[in-house]
Amino acid sequence: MEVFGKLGDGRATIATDLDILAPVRARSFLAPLALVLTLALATTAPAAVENPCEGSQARELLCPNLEIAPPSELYVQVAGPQVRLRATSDVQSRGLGPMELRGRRDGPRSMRTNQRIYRKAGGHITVPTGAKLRFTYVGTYFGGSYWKVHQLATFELIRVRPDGTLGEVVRTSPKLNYCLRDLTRTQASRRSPSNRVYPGCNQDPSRERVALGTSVGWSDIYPAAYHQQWIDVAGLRGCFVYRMTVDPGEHLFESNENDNRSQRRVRLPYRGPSSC
Ligand SMILES: [Ca+2]
Ligand SMILES: [Ca+2]
Repeated sequence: MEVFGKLGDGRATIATDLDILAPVRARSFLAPLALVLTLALATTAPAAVENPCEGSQARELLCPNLEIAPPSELYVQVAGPQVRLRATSDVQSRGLGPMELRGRRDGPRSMRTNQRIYRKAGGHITVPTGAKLRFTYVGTYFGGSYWKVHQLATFELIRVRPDGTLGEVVRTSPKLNYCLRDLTRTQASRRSPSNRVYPGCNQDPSRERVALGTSVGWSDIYPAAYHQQWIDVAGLRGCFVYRMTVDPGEHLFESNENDNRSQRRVRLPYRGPSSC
């Protein structure tokens, strides 16, 4: 299938639990993109665009759908005055087609994006999105800087009232910029390519264009130890919900915009899994 065409080569490039010791080097998408970027990217700022995956056109499209697994592998790290409750996140691609973004430079460390949505009958449509790519530094341990989707996910801590209902959001994570990539195939199906189509994110700050995405059935996973993968819970006591949301700004077009959250309850101070 066309959607399985490879956009780069090599392994995933962002260190995680699974490939934390893998060598990190700049990816060159230039050659494959010379073939696939025959489509001109929009040159105007994205206006409000109707979601093609929710309109009458949707039945003709292989629309993507992102979900996020419940927070896992939680642990506490004391960092100065902060008590960081860290958690692993798992952004899952679960639609009929991949989530694929094409970035084009619009600033020193910024790109605007178009989303490519494949058609069932072949070919694709291109839709401008409000999502931005940022050239994001994640520390030397995790390989330096990458072109990532700005604020692809947020983590929030929400108080659970004595009656069990949810109260206000009391803490949030730093802004979480993530790649979209194929790290782990977490749900095999006939629509899910068996090999990586989007193996890693570009590390070249001079690039004018990049492509990134996550294939159907694959996940982009960030371990609890990863850059900014935490909420500061210092001073908090009681029962809370640790919630993760993918695409909180609702910039990416999906077949289901209502399944982008997951959560679990935690008791603070955190001393491991407990019911509350
Ligand atoms: Ca979704
Ligand atoms: Ca969305």
